[in-house]
Amino acid sequence: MTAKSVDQLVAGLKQLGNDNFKQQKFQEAIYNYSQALEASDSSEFMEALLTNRAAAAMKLELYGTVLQDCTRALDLNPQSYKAFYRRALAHTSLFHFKEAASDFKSLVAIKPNDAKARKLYDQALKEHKKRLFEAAIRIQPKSFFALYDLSISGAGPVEVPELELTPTDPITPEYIRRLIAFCKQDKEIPHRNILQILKRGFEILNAEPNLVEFSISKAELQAAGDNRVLTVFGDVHGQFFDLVHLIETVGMPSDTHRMVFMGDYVDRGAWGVPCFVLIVALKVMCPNSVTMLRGNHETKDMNSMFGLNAEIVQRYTAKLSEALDDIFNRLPLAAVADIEGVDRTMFVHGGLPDPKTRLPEINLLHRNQQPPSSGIFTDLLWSDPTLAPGRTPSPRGTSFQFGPDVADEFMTLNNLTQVVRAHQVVDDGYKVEFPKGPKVATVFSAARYCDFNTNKGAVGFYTGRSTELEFMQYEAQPHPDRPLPMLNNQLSALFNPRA
Ligand SMILES: [Mn+2]
Repeated sequence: MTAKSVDQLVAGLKQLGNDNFKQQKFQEAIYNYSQALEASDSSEFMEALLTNRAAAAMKLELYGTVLQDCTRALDLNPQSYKAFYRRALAHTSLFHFKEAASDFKSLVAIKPNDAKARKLYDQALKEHKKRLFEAAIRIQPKSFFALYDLSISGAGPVEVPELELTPTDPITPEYIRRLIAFCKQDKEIPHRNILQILKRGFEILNAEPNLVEFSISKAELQAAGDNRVLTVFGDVHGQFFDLVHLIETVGMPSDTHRMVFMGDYVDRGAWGVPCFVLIVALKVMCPNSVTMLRGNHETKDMNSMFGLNAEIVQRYTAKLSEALDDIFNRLPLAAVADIEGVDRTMFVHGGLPDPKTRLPEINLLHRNQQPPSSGIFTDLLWSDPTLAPGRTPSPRGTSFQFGPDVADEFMTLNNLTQVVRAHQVVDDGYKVEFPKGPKVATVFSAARYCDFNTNKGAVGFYTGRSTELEFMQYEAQPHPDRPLPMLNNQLSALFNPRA
């Protein structure tokens, strides 16, 4: 091809990408820009393609990809305003305020009269300094529940008598049905009732190890027959009406029906609080049969950006944030189920850490905190499987992707036959990640995720007769019309996380 026809090809692909971007088809736009980048040999074109691809990746929250593309664009043109701007936004979204401030500063250097860039620089720097200060003075975060006395703080009118729960009342299936019926009317659960449930859950969760282990014996499997012995839920993300539909379909947890919830209860959907409260109520009802794990959304930073804080501000009292932060910090990080003669299965929200990690090391982690920026804790909450071998940088910009070889090494070392994780939306609601390799499955339980995706939801399960993990799909359920509680201005949410 002549240089001119190459340029035409690249320009055509770029235009296709821009058209797709305008129609909000970001995945397609990324594909077009990637093809153009492969064909292009002009640095000017490449810079534009990289910053455009970064803009599309930003929309898909692929902040790791944004960082990479903008850094490449800056290698081609160290004065690229768009590259600095988009990289700064990606750093901000990853809560890397020091790096964000540095990029915003470069913007100010390029355009000294740019008031917006100057303001963003000031905000990022301020947030960075604030976090440094907080890290320096922090000894141990205050525990909301350790100080919380139901008999004092819980005093006041009993607004919803059918949900009233004294510290000695057991939570029964009947109580769960009342709670579900109340929440189905789309009314706010009163603060007092929420805290009555969460306080009980807090004490149970706080006593659990980071790695919860349990077994289901051959005798139990035989007794169960065709009935489920275990149901595992992936991301719920505030989709209360789907969660209730699932529980009504698979039945309540009991001594013979275990449930594992793999985190991401809140954010994105409009009913994060009812979802979390309901699952904690199930945990209190059956502490030994219900396992709750922490997802990457059970964290302050994510809640500031993806909806839970907005939901609380709109519908509950601000104190609830403190209570939720405290109980989120007590959620275990992973579970292992020995299903005799069938599987030794690990459940985790994100995925696997360094494959040389031995399971008991998980119990040495200090979990009563926000996850650090890297390490085992963060990998358990954030990593994703990929077909590429090894541990590779994550397009999310946090943790890694792990290949089948990594899964194989980790599973062999730890004597596991199956890993079940959540964390990624998949079209069928479940996905067998390595059809010819180690058994790693994704389960995602938020159908028609964010009311926007077209995915089905699913749960995984074992019955008494299962020879391996099985899946049940379901379609999104109707729900009241309520806008997602995403804050309109994500940046302002970031710079005022507790507002
Ligand atoms: Mn997640």
